[in-house]
Amino acid sequence: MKNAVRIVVAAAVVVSALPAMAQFQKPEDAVKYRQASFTVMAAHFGRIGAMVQGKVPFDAKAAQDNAALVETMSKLPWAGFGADTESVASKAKPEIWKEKAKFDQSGEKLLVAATALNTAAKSGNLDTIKKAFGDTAATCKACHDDFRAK
Ligand code: ASC
Repeated sequence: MKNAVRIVVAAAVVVSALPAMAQFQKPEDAVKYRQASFTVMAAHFGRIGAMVQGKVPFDAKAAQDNAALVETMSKLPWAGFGADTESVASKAKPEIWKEKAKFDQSGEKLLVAATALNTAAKSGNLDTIKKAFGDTAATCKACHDDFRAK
């Protein structure tokens, strides 16, 4: 049963990664896609946060599962920031498209941090996870400060 669940999850991850490589039907779909990606990423990041902050007991397996998902999700939103989405109403600031190289770098920093968080989670050490969680949260915040309207 456990293996069956793993196969279904693995298949879901593969399938969910595909739209990132495809064109979107319309700009609004791309905006929904990137917002949904951030929402799912934040949910799994938040579950690690709750452990790091001592709000729920530390569960090494849960930390690993959530960190793996954060790493996967961190790769997805960027495909939804095409030039044709700039005029769609959202919290995305015009600077995203005016300073595209800087924005891309911010996304890359998240990817690096999320990968390190996933590695840290595999250590099973809460202090190691805490540090990597803090580094990841800092990349979220820096990008929000520069590129997301309040
Ligand atoms: C989270 C979350 C974010 C970041 C950010 C870090 O848990 O949902 O957007 O951390 O608040 O400053």
